[in-house]
Amino acid sequence: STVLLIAMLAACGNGDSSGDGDESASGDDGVKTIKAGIGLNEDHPQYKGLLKFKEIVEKKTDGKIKVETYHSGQLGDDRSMTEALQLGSQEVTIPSTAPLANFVPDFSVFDIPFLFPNTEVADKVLDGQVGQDILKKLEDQNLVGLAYWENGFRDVTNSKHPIKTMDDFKGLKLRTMENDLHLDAFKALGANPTPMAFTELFTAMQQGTVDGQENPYATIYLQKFYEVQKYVSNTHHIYSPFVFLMSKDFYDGLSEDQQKIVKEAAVESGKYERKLNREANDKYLDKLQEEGMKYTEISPEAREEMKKAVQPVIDDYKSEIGEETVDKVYQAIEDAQK
Ligand code: KDG
Repeated sequence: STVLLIAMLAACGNGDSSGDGDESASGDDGVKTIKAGIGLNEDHPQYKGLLKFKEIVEKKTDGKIKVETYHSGQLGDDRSMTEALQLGSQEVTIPSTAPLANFVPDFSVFDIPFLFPNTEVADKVLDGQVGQDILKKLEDQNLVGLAYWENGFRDVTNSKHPIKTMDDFKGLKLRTMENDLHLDAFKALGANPTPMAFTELFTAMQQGTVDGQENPYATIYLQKFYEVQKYVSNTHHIYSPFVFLMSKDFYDGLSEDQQKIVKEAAVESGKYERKLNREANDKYLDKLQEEGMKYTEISPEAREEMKKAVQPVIDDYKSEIGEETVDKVYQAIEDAQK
């Protein structure tokens, strides 16, 4: 029967060798195991940050908490891993805030194009009151947000032609993250966007299902997107944070001491990840050009034009995100620049 077939397929697993969810339960010896998965590959600063988290946690708990790390979407994509945390079959994932908005709409405030002027302001807002208040909202979703990490400013690439002004977006098939604001913002710019999980992106570009995508230089380089993309522009249209997420059931089952250790480790390894990521984003635009990509600079005027075009979308989404959250974030951005 179909039901039996589905059950058999499920039992075969998704191709990773780590077995089923039972392993993450507390063992007889009292050792707890964190299964942590991310979408990016082992070369990305996000994975290096995760290894740092593992090192700190295993050391500070004297091995009472073990961390198993999985990269490249081995455990799933941002959305499915977040759902696995809710169900308690996985303990940690570090998604972009954009797909997390499907769980807590307030996260979409960070999907407002051209919101943050630079990373210093982003750090202050995210690590400050309003950023932390948004993390707290995850608890209603059976999730705990332990820290913000960095994905970075996102830039557009494609295989068709250089993007210099808004007109160049016309008709381009662009993959976006699974987030409605992103989708509508790119529609407003004239593109033809399709939401898609990161794990499907490379193949989609290779096969021409999409012409382009947008991600920080570090990702474009380290995921070898230059093999299937020809043009890159410094649109810097969104600053994309990551959230270090933990399953709430798992977190609640830790001792107070252990909770403190995992929280501090997420923050500390996040600082390390931000540093590596900034170094990466600084150096990889040159590397992309060495690999044959053509770079086009977006002029301040062209960026202004894009800003104007997406403004109605921002206005439309304000109530969906939450007026209070949007106002508080704008205020915090202003305060951070005083
Ligand atoms: O590990 C993080 C990735 O899964 C994803 O968030 C990367 O920015 C990303 C994207 O474009 O989906």
